[in-house]
Amino acid sequence: MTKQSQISRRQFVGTAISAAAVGSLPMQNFLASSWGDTPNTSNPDWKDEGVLFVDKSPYAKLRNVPVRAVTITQGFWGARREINVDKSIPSMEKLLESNGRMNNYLRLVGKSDAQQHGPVYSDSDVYKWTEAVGFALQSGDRPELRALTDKIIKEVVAVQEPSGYLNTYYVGDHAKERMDPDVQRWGHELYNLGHMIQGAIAYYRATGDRTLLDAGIRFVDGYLLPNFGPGADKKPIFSGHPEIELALVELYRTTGDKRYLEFAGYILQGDDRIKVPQRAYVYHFCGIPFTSRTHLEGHAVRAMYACCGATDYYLETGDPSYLKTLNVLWDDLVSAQMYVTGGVGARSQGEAFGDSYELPNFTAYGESCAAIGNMMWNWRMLTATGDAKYADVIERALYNGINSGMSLDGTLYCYRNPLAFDPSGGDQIRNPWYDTTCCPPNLERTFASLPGYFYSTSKDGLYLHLYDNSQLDWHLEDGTSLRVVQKTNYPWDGTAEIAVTPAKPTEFTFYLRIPGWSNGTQVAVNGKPISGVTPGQYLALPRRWSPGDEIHVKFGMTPQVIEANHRVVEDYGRVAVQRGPLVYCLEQLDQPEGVALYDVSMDLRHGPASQFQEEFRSDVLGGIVMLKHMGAVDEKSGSGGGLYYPYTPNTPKARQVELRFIPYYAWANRAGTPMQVWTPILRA
Ligand code: FUB
Ligand code: ZN
Repeated sequence: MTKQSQISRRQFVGTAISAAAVGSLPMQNFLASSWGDTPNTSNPDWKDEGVLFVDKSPYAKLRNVPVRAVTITQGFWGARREINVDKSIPSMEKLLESNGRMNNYLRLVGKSDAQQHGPVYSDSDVYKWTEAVGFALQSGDRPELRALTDKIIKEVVAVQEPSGYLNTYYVGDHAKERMDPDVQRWGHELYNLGHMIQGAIAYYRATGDRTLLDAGIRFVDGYLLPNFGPGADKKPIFSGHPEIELALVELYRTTGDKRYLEFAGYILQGDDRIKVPQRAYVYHFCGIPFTSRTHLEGHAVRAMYACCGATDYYLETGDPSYLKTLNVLWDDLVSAQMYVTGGVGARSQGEAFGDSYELPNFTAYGESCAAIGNMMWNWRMLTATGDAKYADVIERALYNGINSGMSLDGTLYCYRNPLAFDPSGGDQIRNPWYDTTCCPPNLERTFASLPGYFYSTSKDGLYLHLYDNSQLDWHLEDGTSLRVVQKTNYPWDGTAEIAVTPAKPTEFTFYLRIPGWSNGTQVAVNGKPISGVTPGQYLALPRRWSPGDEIHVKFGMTPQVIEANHRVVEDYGRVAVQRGPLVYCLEQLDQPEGVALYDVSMDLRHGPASQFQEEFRSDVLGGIVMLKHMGAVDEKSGSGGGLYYPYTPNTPKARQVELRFIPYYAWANRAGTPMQVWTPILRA
């Protein structure tokens, strides 16, 4: 029996009620006294809290470092992050305004006569944007952005009802539908609240300003906990779009109020008083005990966020049944459900996971939000275990299936991230705005939070997870100040110089991530080669580190040719190309004139690895390493041939042609053109 199931509904009610009872009476006074002004109860350590604040989480092997502790300087992510904060975040705010998302709030206080705009989850877009700003401000103040966000937060909080309820859709005629079981399935009230809490926490960790955070707490304390949850006097709860779970656990970490953790646990357990069809448990990824899950299924973002919430719950409770289930689901992810880009969600219908090995390319869904959810989940698993296999998935998703989601100029976004594309179908793959605009601000908050993913601390040292030009200014868990400077041209080049500078000579272990894709990696400390380098593991470097110590890393960056499990029928007879962490693709417009993508194959008869020429092209797509490969074109089997024709064991008519590969993340940044990640192999 699991720890969670050992907590009976009665016991849970007891705990929740006693805490809520204490909270519910003063709540009225609290609302009355604090309405309109911000209680000054700031935790002095708010600046030191990372993407997750797990310093006190008993089952976290690693601690997060604050976003502000890492400065990403010029380089791959530096450029992306600069565009994110200079262009994407400001332009998204304008779009939120011009698409009526802020008027949704203003109209409720008589400052706008516009109609309600957008789907039921529109508030969440404002909160995700606020979270992006919160993370951006954690990297340094931007007075204009701060002032704008303060104003927006005031506008949001102004519509909070005395009960604590805050939602711009379920008002007026819709107010009677609030938290109705059917609305819990589709209405996204808890999803909106979850994003509000996450946005509020990031903003609080940036500024110490609790305005939005206190509004979130009022919602939970005043409306949610007193009315929903176990017990005959409470209404049942169903997390129609998981998100509230992880937000509640982070709220617990931020405030220390255990009721939030217990409530998250109750939701993850599933409230059997709400009856839904079997398919709903699949689609919503909630309603039955999380620990009864055996594979990933249903709506991909929902499933990923549920896994995040469940991992957060495990980090606090150590419930072994959660860890067991998380491991089973993770194995399913990497063995049968994840694209080579780190994207997830094979089916457009239901934006869902498919069957095992169902990973179509043209029709791949691979929603940006789902890839982000994948990264967030793996970050939590990494935090729990310190196992490098999770960092490998983070890197894969981040550099590929997430990074593809935002255009290079930071103003257009992919909702879907397919692995093959043909614009002749009329699909506009990148857009500035979607009526369901979940992905754009999700990408913005991810890029803004990126410094927080570079390092972790552990009891015995420091973990380096991601490579790029950067500087860490933080401390070991024993309090010793530490600076780590990375100098590199990663991912274009596999070399990194890492200067390790503790305040004083100190004994600790530096855990250096050796990516799973790397081969022939060489590591040296102060010029002395280190043995035992194993791809897919952290290389433990225990020593008495002193100022001036330097780690030199050299990853083999030879392009790799990847095959998929043969049960992935779409990829059978095809290969993908990867160099370092980057998955590559072919875009039609880079290929010689007259060569159609459908007709090309790769010629690997002389061994895969030596088949590429690498060229850094500063003039293409913001600067990329382009890969050239002497492949073949055979019109008979592609666009020039019939639908069916007699089989021949080789392709005699094929003529040589130079194929040019670009990194997948950079696709669809020029004229609309066919694209593919998986390319057929020339038959011998
Ligand atoms: O339902 C809210 C968001 O909209 C989901 O996470 C996305 O998949 C999109 O459907
Ligand atoms: Zn999305």
